[in-house]
Order: sequence, then C-alpha cells, then structure tokens
Amino acid sequence: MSLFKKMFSKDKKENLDKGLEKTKSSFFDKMSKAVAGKSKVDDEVLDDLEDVLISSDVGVATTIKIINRIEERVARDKYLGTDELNKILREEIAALMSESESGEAANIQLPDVKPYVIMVVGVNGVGKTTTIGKLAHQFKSAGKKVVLGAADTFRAAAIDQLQIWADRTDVPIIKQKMGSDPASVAFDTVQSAVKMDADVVLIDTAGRLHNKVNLMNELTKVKRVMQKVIPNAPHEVLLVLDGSTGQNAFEQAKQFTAATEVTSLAVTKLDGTAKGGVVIGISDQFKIPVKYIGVGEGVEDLQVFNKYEFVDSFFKQ
Ligand SMILES: Nc1nc2c(ncn2[C@@H]2O[C@H](COP(=O)(O)OP(=O)(O)OP(=O)(O)O)[C@@H](O)[C@H]2O)c(=O)[nH]1
Ligand SMILES: [Mg+2]
Repeated sequence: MSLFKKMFSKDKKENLDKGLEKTKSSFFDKMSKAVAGKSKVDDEVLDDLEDVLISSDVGVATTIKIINRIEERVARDKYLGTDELNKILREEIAALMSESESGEAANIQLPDVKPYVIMVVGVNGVGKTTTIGKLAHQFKSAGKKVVLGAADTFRAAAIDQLQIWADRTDVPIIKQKMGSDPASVAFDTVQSAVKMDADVVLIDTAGRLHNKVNLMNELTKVKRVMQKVIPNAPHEVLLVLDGSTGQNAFEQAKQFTAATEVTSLAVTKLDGTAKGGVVIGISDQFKIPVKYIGVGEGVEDLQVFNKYEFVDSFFKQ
C-alpha cells in the first residue's frame, strides 16, 4: 500500500501552490524584467536569466547547468522568442531534476520494518521538532502507531515543545529530564517502541551543542546505542534544512552530510520566503533525496516532495 500517497494527497496541490507563492511572484517579476522589451532570447537575455536564477537561490552549479541547456536550445532553434522562455525553462528544469537521483524516492512507502526508526537532525531552529510533529500526525492518520523520543535534552524547552506535539497528535513520548544523556533517551524510546509494537519511531535531536564536533559525536553515540536494541536503527537519518535561509541551507546540507550519515532531506519554511528555488538546486546537487517539504506551521503543512509537482507548481502563474 502506498501509505504516503494516501496520506498526503488531500489538498496537496493547493497547499503547495500557496506555499510557493512568494518564491513564484518574485521569480516571475524578475523574469519579466529580464525579458522586457526583448522578443528574442539572445546573450543578454541569457545573462539576465542567469542572474534571475542565482538570485532565486537555485545555486551557481545548477544555474550553469540550466543556462547551458538553454544555450543549446537557442543554438538549435535559430530563433527562440522570449515568450517561449518560461515554457522552455520549465522543460529544462524538469528534465534536469529527473536526471538527478533524488527523484524516485519521492513517493515512498513505509518500509516493511517494524519499528521503523527515523532520527531527525539539523542545526537549531530549522524546524526539526515541528517536522516531527507533522510527521507524527500524518503517520497516525494513516493508522500507524507512532512513538516520539525527546533526545534533544540540551534545553528544557525542547522537551516541552515535543511534549506539546505529542499531546496535539495524541501519540506517546519517551523523555527524561533536561541534561540527561540523549543516547539513553533514544535507547529507552526504541526499547519502548518494540514493547508497544509501534510502527514508527521519531527521534528528536539537539541542533545546538557547545560545538560541531560535540554535536556529531553525540549523534554517532545516539545511533550506536539504538543499535543495541535494533541493529539497523536508525533506518533513516532525516536532515532538516530551513529553506528560507537560501544558500545557507545548501551549505548546511554540505557540512552535515560530510560529517555524519544522512539518508534523506526535508526543506522547511518554503512558505513566506522567496528563496524556494533552493529546492531545485538541492535536489539537483545532492545524491540524498529531498523527501519532505514544509509549507507552513500547521500540522498539515508537510508534503512528500515530488519534483514534478514542484516544477509544475513553480511555473503555474
Ligand atoms: N512558516 C513555517 N514555519 C515553520 C515551518 N517549519 C517550522 N517552522 C517554525 O520554525 C520555528 C522553529 O521550529 P522548530 O521545530 O522548533 O525547530 P527545531 O529545529 O526543532 O529547533 P531547535 O529545537 O531549537 O533546534 C518554529 O516557530 C516553527 O513553527 C514551516 O514549514 N513553515
Ligand atoms: Mg527542536
């Protein structure tokens, strides 16, 4: 059964269109300025298009790929009108994204592993806890038994915040007091999950420690300790990135994936930002799939990322 298809289909498109509004209006504004007074795609239009893509946070490497593709088309069709530019850009971005490996995993099913352990990582404030709350809700709505683990013990508020999501979504939470060993919380959580016959475990982790080395060591320890209960845990390490930080999100993805094993990405806060183009760059540049996108603060505002739907929504005016 395609669990995710079912649980995310409702109003998904509308939500995505709304979430990308700012990105789109800023992008199309810039585009129309780039082609103003021009009827033909020439070098100057291409230069301007390059600027538009870079300033929309698509990233330099992906922008260059896109421009090269459009250049090839310009060379092929002697005359390319600026009125066709949107359509062509859309086709080339869609083609580019379908070449990246990050596509096929978009419509995942919950694997046949029980309990399936997802460890959620990322720097502070990116939306880890919120994403866990949203996921808990979605899994639960799909009839799955969910357990949360409050392994961000660095701040008291972090535990309280996860507790709020546990109450809101009516799922059990395993926690200890602030300052306790995160690995011990994670151990307790997976052990309880096995006892409760849970389907999914969501482990919250700290984004802020005294330094980066400490943080990475702690994540490694959390993983190792969970493996005493479930040898393959965590089955998924989900890195959460704040899309509204644009290129910064990109840098974080680079640094985090270099320092620890990450198996999937979530890009949050795409609503209320004009930097949504960063998702195009991230899914082109990283081998790790973008699995979820956050398009609001509400419990329903998390979507399984589908690059075709994304490009579709991006270019729908
Ligand atoms: N608009 C919007 N806000 C979001 C989204 N996801 C999270 N937020 C907000 O971002 C803020 C930080 O979210 P948290 O979930 O606390 O982030 P965190 O990564 O757990 O932060 P720490 O626990 O401090 O490391 C909160 O105010 C959330 O409501 C999103 O998709 N859209
Ligand atoms: Mg948190």
